[in-house]
Amino acid sequence: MVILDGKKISNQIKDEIAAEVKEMKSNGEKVPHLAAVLVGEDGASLTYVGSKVRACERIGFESTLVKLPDTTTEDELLAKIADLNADDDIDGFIVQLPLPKHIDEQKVLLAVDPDKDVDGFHPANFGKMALEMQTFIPATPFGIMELLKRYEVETSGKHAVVIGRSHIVGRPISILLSTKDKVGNATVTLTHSRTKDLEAFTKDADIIISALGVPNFLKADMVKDGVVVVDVGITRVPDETAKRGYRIVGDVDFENVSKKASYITPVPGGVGPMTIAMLLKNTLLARQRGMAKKA
Ligand code: BQF
Repeated sequence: MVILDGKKISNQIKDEIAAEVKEMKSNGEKVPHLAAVLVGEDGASLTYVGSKVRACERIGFESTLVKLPDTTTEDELLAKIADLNADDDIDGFIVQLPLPKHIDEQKVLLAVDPDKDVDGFHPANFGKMALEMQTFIPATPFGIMELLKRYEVETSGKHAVVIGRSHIVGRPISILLSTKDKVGNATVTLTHSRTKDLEAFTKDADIIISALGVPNFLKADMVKDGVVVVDVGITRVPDETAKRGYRIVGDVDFENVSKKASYITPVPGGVGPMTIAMLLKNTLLARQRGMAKKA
């Protein structure tokens, strides 16, 4: 059994990006600049944007955190997005999800300039991804693909079973695994809450991507020997003994499933850190593509 070490690979990717930033600097070029918009004070969201800003600092990107109160109106947020779209200094930006309930997420995602949409959530970018055109691939599925690539996990002709059809993970990873790419060419089953007899699918799967958000959902008796397991679950459960008062738990019963798996991601330290690294990768790409447009 091989651990798909997202912590380690994400650090490699960050080092590679840092080297490119150094190169850009020595050529007198502007370094990539990522902005993040956070509306409200949701604890997990604060942690996530904090990680993103710190990662920017570590690799030499410029970063801007735009913190707005949870009383921000939809129009005020849309105005902020228009500012960021127009700001030539900003190469890419994200609006941290989830948004407060009084704000229409679809309207917000549509307002982001697709050329600065480093989360890849704009419908134009999602469509390009499905059509295998140049775009920004959403960071979590991009991170999963990169992890499989760097460990040389064979996907061609394999049966990949995705659990969960979210717009951010399940739906895009199901598309990417089926593309005619090096990491791709899988036969994909996208399962969800209305799937009948999920176990019949997971037992047949060569690769399982679980993006459900139910702790310890995937048990050893639901998988076959040699399965590749990617755990995208990150549920916070209270834990008195932990520094922050909680720990994060994946969808997979790691202790038992790992005994049957050929490759498996841990939680934490699997897909999560890859998400951050690929957001940075997309920001670098935004900078490089922006340069190409001006040249
Ligand atoms: C780790 C996210 C749900 C909804 C909105 C490292 C992250 C998580 C875990 C992280 C996530 C999840 C992010 C670990 C960003 C991934 O070591 O296991 C990093 O920061 N993530 C987000 O920005 O928005 C979310 C999940």
